[in-house]
Parts: sequence; C-alpha cells; structure tokens
Amino acid sequence: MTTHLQGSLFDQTDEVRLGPLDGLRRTRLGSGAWIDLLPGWLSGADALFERLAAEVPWRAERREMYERVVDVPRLLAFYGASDPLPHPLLAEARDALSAHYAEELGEPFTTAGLCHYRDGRDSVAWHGDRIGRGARQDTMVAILSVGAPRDLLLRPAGGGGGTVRRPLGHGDLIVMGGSCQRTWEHCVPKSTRAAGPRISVQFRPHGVR
Ligand SMILES: O=C(O)CCC(=O)C(=O)O
Repeated sequence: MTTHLQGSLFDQTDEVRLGPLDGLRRTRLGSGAWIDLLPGWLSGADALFERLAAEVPWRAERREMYERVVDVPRLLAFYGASDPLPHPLLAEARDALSAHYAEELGEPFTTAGLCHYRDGRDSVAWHGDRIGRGARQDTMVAILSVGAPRDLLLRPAGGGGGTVRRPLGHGDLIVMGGSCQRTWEHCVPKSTRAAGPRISVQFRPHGVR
C-alpha cells in the first residue's frame, strides 16, 4: 500500500530549486563524528517527491533474518557513478555538495542511493555505512529528504549514550561526517503515528556504501 503525500504548507511551488549551502550548521557528536544540517535546502520538494515516487525503478528487496526470508521494509534504487540520475536536480545537488565539501572531503560525491519509505511501517534499523571505506576511514554521507518528515536517529555505535533525533523531509539536508559511520550509527525507526511517504537520497563518495 502507498500512502498519499500531504504536501508542505510552506513550500507550494512546483519549481524545484536548491538554495545556498551557507546556512549549514554543524553539530559535533563526539568521537570525531559530526552532522551538518540545513532545513529546507530544496524548494519544490513535494514536486520532486512526486516525480521520484512515480519514475524511479524502485526495487523491493528480501533478506534472510532468523532463518526466514522477509521483505526489506522500504523500496530501494541505486545509481553508480556513471549512471544518469533520475532527475537533473539530483545531479545539481550532488555537484553542489561536492563543491562545498571539496576541501574537507578531498573527493567528490559520486553515487546516489534512494530509499522510499511508503508509510510509518517502513524503516531502516540501526547501522553505520561500513561496507567499504566507511569501515576504516572518515568519510561523508549527505542525505537529501523529500516527502513527509521521518525521524533520523543517531547514537554512539553499540548503543548507550544519548540519542540525537532529527526529523527530515520536505527538502531538508543532513550530512554525516568525520568518524560518524564508524563511531556512531543511525536508523529511521517505524512510526506508530500516521506517517506520510518520504524519499531519501544519499550521496556518497566512491567506495562507501
Ligand atoms: O533514509 C535515510 O535518511 C537513511 C538511509 C540510510 O541510512 C541508509 O540507507 O543507509
């Protein structure tokens, strides 16, 4: 079942456009991890949501868990470095992020992973992006969210310590950097409240998954 997006009252334009990145605000989480946040980076986010929801070739995956094969509770799509992205705005966002973080990251963002959370039953469990270089090296993962806000939670790896909660949707940008993928973990928990659909676009450098 797919729920319908209740659009933002504050962003009713159909023109999809990125704002400047100079409003990014950094929060240091500890152990060399940080997040940068820019609410409402994108205007026309609802229009982009509708296009991506309708046009991306979404995959429903299944995985083995406790000796059973279960549905992965979200839809997925992945675009490698040489794959054309499904909307020109995403290439613009990737390139703007690469330029903004060029000095600090030392390499461009190249891949885009897309996740479609159809309603509050869709989720992703606690994890760090540690397939590849993120397991050993500092890196960055930038996430642009469109559609209805869902909470992204962060906590020190293995649990314990405080949890950081950021509701993300409607064109918000978060960038996880430093040691964040190694020393912290993140998740999008299921929501018992009526949650509309959200799509997240994760930009990563080559060799980080
Ligand atoms: O949807 C999000 O914002 C997080 C996605 C995520 O953590 C992942 O796919 O690895």
